[in-house]
Amino acid sequence: MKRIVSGIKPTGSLTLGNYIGAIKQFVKLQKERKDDEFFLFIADLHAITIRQVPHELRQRTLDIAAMYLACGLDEEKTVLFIQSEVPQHVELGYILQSNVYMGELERMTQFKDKAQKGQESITSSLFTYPALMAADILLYDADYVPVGDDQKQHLELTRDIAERFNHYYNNFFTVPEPIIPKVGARIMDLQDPNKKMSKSEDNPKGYITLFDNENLIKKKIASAVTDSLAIIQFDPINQPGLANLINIFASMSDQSIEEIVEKYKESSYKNFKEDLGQAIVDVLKPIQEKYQALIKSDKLQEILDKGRDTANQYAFKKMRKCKQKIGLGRK
Ligand code: AQP
Repeated sequence: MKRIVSGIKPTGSLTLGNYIGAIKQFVKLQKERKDDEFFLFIADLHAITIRQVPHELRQRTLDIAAMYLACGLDEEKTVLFIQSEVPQHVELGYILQSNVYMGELERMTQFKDKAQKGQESITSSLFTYPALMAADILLYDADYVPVGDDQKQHLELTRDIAERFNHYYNNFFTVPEPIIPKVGARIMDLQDPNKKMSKSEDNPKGYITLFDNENLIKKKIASAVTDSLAIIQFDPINQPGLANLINIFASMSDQSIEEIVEKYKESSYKNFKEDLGQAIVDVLKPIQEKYQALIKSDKLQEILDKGRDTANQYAFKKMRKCKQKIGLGRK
């Protein structure tokens, strides 16, 4: 039996990028890997690396939990919990900060991208974010971590930290492997296909959220940036906007990129975009209905209580052993 751990930050409404790169994958893995254990947490501690409005943060945390369940997460097989409700994440995060070097953190491209917005607004926790992320994973001895392409570098660092710790303290953590989807690992912004689709992006035309209604989804796809070549082919270098839309189409309709290109090679961009908009609506509509039923239910709270208690049991034991290993406390 293997353990699979994944998290998602409540920094904005979930986007199609989060759905394709993370949620869909997680749900698929659960169906394929019947004997494995799944831990999924809402990473609210990671969210506060950037200033958040308290009531919005709390609401989004619940929204994401409900959305995951609406997307088909198997509640029986998942330990679903909120990161800040398991204090050992912070405790181990601090210990791992003492096992990662400034130079390693400085090389993280996500930090560099976010830091571009100005040093004054950069918190120190944004800088040490990868140590907390490593703690999220190592605390549960994850074997696999499903991530989009953007998190590959952080996961590499988690592996380095685990190996370093294991070397010094004699094999203590499981060194996790990433699972990266073949299609949809990096969904790009609809208005600027050179940057990834992000939920904290300022321009809402650049992303589709899982809460957008039919009209808005179709409008955003219709106004997505393409090119003037007017040929439907998969060419990410010369037609990055179109390639991104083909990627989204393939993932949302469970077809390969080749199948989509074959089907639309004679079509206009307009027809292609209309069908893509409809394909997204067809997937998101039933999810949104399930979400509405769940968000105010007692069931959601019960699932999160149970998840917190189970995660706490694992985390407590692992941290006790960890402190013993490194000589903290009296015994
Ligand atoms: N554009 C994307 N394409 C594919 N996968 C993506 N993921 C995020 N964006 C894309 C995957 O979603 C999971 C959860 O990500 P996260 O919320 O923890 O952090 P993130 O990667 O920083 O996501 P965002 O939307 O870009 O958040 P902000 O704007 O707050 O930084 C991860 O597995 C990620 O790979």
